[in-house]
Amino acid sequence: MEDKKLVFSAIQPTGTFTLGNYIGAVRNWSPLQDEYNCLYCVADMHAITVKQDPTKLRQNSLAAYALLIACGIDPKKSILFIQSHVPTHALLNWVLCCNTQFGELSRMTQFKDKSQRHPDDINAGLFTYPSLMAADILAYNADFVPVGVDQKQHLELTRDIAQRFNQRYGDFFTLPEPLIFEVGAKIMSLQDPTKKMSKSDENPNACILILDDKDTIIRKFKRAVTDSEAVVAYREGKDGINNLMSIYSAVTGKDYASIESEFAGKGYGDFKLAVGEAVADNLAPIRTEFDRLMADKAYLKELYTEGAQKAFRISNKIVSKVYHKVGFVDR
Ligand code: AQP
Repeated sequence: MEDKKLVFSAIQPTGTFTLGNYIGAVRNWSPLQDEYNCLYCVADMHAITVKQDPTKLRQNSLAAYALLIACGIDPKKSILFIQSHVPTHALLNWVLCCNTQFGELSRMTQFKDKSQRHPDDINAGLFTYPSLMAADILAYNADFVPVGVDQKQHLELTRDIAQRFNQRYGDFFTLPEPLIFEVGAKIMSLQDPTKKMSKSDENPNACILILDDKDTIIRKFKRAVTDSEAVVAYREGKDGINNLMSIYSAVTGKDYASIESEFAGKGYGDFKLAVGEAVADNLAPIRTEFDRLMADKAYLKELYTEGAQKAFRISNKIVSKVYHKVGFVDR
């Protein structure tokens, strides 16, 4: 690898990516590829912290891999792989679990949210998810982690775990910095704009999937929850409109003032249609590229096999050093 700072990020194949995943995270990954050494991964091991249908998970993982390429990740520039293909993540996870406190994990909002949503399956993996996320990042000693604002708390915990390890065993891990992109840092549900847009939302109208066709996208925006004021303006108390404005701004590059004047005197119907059309046009090339990639599974296999080999080579060196530091007998 070239002598550049290292970027790591991942996405769960729990379904098709949402517009939130795209604007808040994935679309920001591709421009980083020239400046940094980038590693991007499909986090299938994280996905099974909530129940998954095995056949669907396999399909979703492959689709997520192809989608990342369709969103601009170049497997020749970046190392693009599937998490479960690289065993070092699990090997490091155990050591990091032993350096993570019960109290720290109990404070994680995602754990609280997801255990409320799945009260019949509050499993240990869901609880220790942030230790595995720390392992994903620290296995490469990544410098930067581009994430949406909702993942900031987990990243802070990664830094705390790294720091604790460094204090106990001597300076070793780099403390990773979050890269949070201002525009669209948190896209909210179209049906409940106080909640983030999520792949696993049970209400299909709550989220735009990046493979939705134009008609579906426009229909979902038409049904988006707004308010009774009929004024397109960004201000407190207008969660639904604020969310639509931030989406429109993210896909068109227009600032809030110019969006307000563009829709002055017009109703929400016109605004919602414009947002829907702009989003659909933005996503259309991704769908075309995705279909092309999914038609050639052998090529995808070649890419993810090579990606996993490269990721293993880097992380195995780091994890072997960690195993030595904690006192395991060298193999
Ligand atoms: N609504 C969002 N707005 C901005 N960024 C978001 N991200 C997720 N939702 C939004 C960012 O997408 C990246 C990948 O997320 P993930 O798949 O690893 O997990 P997640 O954050 O739990 O995403 P979902 O869509 O909500 O998945 P489920 O429903 O399975 O839990 C992260 O960088 C995240 O910040």
